[in-house]
Amino acid sequence: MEQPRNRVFSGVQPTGNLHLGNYLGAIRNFVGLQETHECLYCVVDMHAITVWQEPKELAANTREVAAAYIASGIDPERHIVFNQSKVSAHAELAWILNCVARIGWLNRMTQFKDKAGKDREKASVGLYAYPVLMAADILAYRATHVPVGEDQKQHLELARDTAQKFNNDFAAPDFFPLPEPLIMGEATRVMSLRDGTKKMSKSDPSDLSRITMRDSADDIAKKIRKAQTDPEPLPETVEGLAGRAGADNLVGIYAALSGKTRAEVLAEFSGAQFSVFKPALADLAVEKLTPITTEMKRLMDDPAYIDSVLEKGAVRARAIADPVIARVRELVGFI
Ligand code: AQP
Repeated sequence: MEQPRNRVFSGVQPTGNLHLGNYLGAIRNFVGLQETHECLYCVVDMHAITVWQEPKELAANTREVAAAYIASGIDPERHIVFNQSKVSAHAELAWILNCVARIGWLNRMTQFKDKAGKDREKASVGLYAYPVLMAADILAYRATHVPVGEDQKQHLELARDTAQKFNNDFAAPDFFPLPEPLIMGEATRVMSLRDGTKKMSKSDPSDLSRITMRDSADDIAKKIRKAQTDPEPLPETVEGLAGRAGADNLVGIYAALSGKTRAEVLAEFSGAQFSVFKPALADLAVEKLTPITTEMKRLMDDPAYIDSVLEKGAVRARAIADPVIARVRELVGFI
């Protein structure tokens, strides 16, 4: 079986409230990789149901993520855009990998601890096994690179450990490539606008904590105006942002949106008060996000088009995954 060299797989969960962190930490980076890699971009609906999703909302949110991919510049003709539940290889490989990965590895996953919270006994089994499904997503295509935000680094390490153990256990050296995380840009971890020490997240109860891909220009400006900062002006150097989480976050967002480094942004704004910097950031965010959100709305008004993209993508994804699964079945000894 041919060894892929430059195959990218990544996904976003259709859990609603798609936000600037998802865009800057993941989706925007997906776009650039299209020039150099063969890419599969998945709407990971099976991951989404590890916490309760209203069925009608799940369908709408699945189309929203697909629309965000396309509106951001992912080309579903040249690359593959699909939703996970349409390709049974994910579930089948996840089961086999559940029997390869070790409970001790999963017990160390910080995202499970964060998401399950204090009432761990009531979390779904799926939430606990989430990283193994993620390993299966990647390995079903023998993907070599996975663009993600920083929060997914630990899960990627588990995917690599699982691939390595499978290769060793079944005496198939190099069968699964060890996937490399691609954590890129100045906004690998966009923080909440209400609390610069917490990740911007879909599930934060405060809508003011995140800029979403559905926000109007007015919403964006309002949220940036209300973003938590401090009374000091912006420093001259990046070191001067230490201990100023809210300020660091806004400078990082500005850098990522403008394609500059934090240092370049500070060279432009050093000594500026937030009363000057926030409106500049709001203008930039509106300028960069509005064309995407407008195109997303247009696409979401045509669900039949989105469904046809997902269907065609699933056919192409199955064509890659099916031979991999057939070989996995042989290696495991299934007849
Ligand atoms: N705040 C963030 N900054 C940078 N990247 C981020 N990502 C998520 N939040 C940030 C990246 O977006 C991709 C898709 O994430 P996901 O939807 O699969 O899952 P998530 O990380 O659980 O997203 P949320 O928004 O934080 O949702 P909840 O609130 O449910 O936990 C991934 O590449 C992720 O790294």
